[in-house]
Amino acid sequence: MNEQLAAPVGTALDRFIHQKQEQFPFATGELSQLLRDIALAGKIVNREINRAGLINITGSHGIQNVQGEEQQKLDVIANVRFIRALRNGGEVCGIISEEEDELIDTGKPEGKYVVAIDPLDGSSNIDVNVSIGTIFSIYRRLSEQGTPVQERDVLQVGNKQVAAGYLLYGSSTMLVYTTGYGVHGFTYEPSLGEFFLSHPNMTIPTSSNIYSCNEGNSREFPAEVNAYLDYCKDKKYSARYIGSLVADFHRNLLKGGIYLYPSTKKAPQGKLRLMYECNALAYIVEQAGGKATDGSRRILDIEPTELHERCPLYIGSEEMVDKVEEFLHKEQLEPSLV
Ligand code: P6P
Repeated sequence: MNEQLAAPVGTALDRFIHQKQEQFPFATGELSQLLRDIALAGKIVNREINRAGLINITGSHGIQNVQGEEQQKLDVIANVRFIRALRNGGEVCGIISEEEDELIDTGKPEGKYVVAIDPLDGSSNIDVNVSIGTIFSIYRRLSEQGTPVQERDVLQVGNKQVAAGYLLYGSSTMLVYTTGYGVHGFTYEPSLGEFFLSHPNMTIPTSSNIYSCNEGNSREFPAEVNAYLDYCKDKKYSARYIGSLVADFHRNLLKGGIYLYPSTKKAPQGKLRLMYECNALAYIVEQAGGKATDGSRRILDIEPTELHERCPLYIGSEEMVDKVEEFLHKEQLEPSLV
């Protein structure tokens, strides 16, 4: 088990990052600076979100993204802000974003890292004031430093992530991330413009009575998924589904629970994206003692083939993910015909 990094609640993010870097003798500071760059962009996006209703930046941007989804104005703003922060920081040679069709070359060939990001997940909830989030994964590049970024630098299996995290723009704004030494949550204090450690060494309960699923799609789910959902009802579990992945995930991380986005007839690979949604949350949940699979494979072991590929997602408390896998793999014994 990775040694977990202790620090007193109230430690400022900058100090926490600096202190932890000192514990890695070979750390040269680039990853620390990259985390700071992400936090800065998060502060800026947080400000835009909080005043969106006042400066007419809610609603649709009128263009569809590569996913065929209606881009919201704040999707575009968040995408620009994070790409600009990552490019100007100089630590990143390439970026893939939910809002960009192609791999972005930052023009910084000396950058040691690449980032996969969903700049603003759940953005359809913006206009109704529901929590939304940013999800990011960080990998070390594979190609030689000083050369242009290549697609193989970003198409890496999830277990190669060096860091992953999310920002949750909710009743309070939080930054939650891991670098492989536990999961740490920071709460933003707008009056000081700083994130402070509020949730050191986050761990997810091994079981709970919360399940998160859009059961409006249940007519399209595999029979085994519906059998599991019936099991949850028989156990009198509570259905909690906000329709914003980061918000649903964060609640389940704190209280325990399982989030399910199965394959459907319409979306045989599911809806969520492997590279900038599933991998990051899978790294976090495993570091917090939970599990994440696509129903048969560990998310972090899935070898990606496309930048925007999708996968089914079952993520949360270990015992609950084990249980849904039991249902998914239960031999459907055909009753004897004789
Ligand atoms: P549905 C938002 O578009 C998102 O990617 C996640 O944030 C959310 O959990 C899911 O899709 C909601 O999808 O099909 O239930 O509306």
